[in-house]
Amino acid sequence: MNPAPVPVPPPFLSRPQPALVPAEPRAFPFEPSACALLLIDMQRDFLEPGGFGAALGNDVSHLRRTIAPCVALLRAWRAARLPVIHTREGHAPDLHDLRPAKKFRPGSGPRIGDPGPMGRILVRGEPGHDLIAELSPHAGEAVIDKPGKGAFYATPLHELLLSLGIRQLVVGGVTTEVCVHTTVREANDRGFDCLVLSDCTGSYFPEFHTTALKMISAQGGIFGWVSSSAHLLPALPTA
Ligand code: TIU
Repeated sequence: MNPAPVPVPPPFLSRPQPALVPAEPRAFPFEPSACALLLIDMQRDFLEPGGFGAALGNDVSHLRRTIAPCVALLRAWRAARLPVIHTREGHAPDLHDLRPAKKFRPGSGPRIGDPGPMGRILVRGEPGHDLIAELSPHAGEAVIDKPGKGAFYATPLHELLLSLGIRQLVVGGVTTEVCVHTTVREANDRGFDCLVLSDCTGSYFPEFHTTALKMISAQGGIFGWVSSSAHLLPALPTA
């Protein structure tokens, strides 16, 4: 038997007039009063030249191009006094929350919990697990620690969104085809509309980034909408 369904966000009682943000596959009906900014895993180990991602041989410049647009968007979002939620991928120091399916990969490369260039890899409290300084959370902004790729698995994110009256998510972060995609797919199943920003998301593999975004907006927007910060910024209310 299936478990009881999770609660879904309630419909608007009186629906405000949405701002239409140019997007694929069609304009996104942006409702600022019901929208949060979700920044996924903008962590030092993924983005910094001396981090774990770089140590694996990845070109972090493909991720670092997201920093400036994320900073500009975050500044405007804060000025509009809308909710901001950051996520961090990582595990407890004793790794009790690291499933074998995630831990074990073929090959002899470093694994989660091993010593890395910025402390133990993807372990909470280690320097590499920190969010990059440019996007440090402000007081009052939620930081969701997640042991999985998706931001809903084993976290209070769904309950937090419901408590804030959120129905829509504007999504930035890394990497597009991994943690961003997993989160957006699940958000869609849970009843949240997602607008994914192409310049605020990135992958070590540019072709994956491009394809992952197409997969979101294909088939009439099967997982959500895709746009850019340049299209969204003019629609943000000024406080
Ligand atoms: N945050 C996130 O996407 N975690 C990853 O491990 N991504 C990779 O692309 N490996």
